[in-house]
Amino acid sequence: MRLFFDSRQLEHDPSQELHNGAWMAHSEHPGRTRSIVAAIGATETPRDFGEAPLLRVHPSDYLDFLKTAHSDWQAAGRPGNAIGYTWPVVARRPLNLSRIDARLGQYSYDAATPVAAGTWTAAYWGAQTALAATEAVLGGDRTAFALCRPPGHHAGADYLGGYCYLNNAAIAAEAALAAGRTRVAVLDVDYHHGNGTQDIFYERGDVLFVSIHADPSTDYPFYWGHKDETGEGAGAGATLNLALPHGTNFAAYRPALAKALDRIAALGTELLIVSYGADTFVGDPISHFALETTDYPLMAGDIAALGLPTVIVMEGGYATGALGANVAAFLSGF
Ligand code: Q9C
Ligand code: ZN
Repeated sequence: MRLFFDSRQLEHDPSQELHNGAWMAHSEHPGRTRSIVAAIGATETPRDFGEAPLLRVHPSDYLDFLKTAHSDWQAAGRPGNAIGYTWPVVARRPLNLSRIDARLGQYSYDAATPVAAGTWTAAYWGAQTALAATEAVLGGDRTAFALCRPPGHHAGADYLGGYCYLNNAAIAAEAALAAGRTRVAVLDVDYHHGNGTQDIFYERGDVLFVSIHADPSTDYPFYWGHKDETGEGAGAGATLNLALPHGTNFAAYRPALAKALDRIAALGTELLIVSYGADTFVGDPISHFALETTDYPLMAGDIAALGLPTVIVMEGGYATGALGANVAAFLSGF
């Protein structure tokens, strides 16, 4: 399997996040990626596909915001990383204000996702990494792995959040559609619901979104991922949310996975994108499932049994010591 990674992704290094009311060291740090690279071995650097594939998902005003948020923050005399503290209430009239604090509120939904000096560069090369893996699969490879960082599945078309800035899985899905595929599915197996990916495709019938995640009644991101969210308009029935309780082990996870895979097979999927988060691991410091390293090859094997061309995109996973082994275990199942 070809493995893609760009070391410019390490340039994103936010210093802290607001976690349960206190400033903590940021969970989504460059060491995560180093752990994975050490475990999976040699990777290929992606070529540069430019901004056009990003613009299939994200509007240019959002990309402009991401590029300048940190320098605007510094120009306002602020220390450290750019972070919002005021958000527009849902359905309040949209305003385009220039003040950095208002722009952070407009283009984000949480206080866990700072914009640091290297954020744009890292997110840009993360997206290129996803595009390179997609190109390999479109070219006939059965599977390819994109070691993306920062992760992407919480980022919507025009908002950041959940440690995510550009939605790598959605960018990969749009690239597959642009290359002529007509039925694409995203299977999201990160611990957290992939609200950004769901939002992007919610009213679309050409991209199925299926997610297995911690019940949003108890877990981040709270406002998305409930089972009555099934898509709207042309996308009615093309979103499937399978929420599981704290303590879920692989024996309890596997039937949900079977349900997810049945739906993907039933809808005539031509290309599969897996948003893979290793934060379902029992030792994850911010999550509450109980999967073991030895479960990941089985999980991957179930997915591989679909027999679909598959792009694997890295999302979360914060038990840095075990992260590389968990990712290598997952990839081995393909
Ligand atoms: N007090 C991903 O796994 N912060 N993002 C939770 C809990 C947000 C996780 C704070 C977690 C986002 C890609
Ligand atoms: Zn996660």
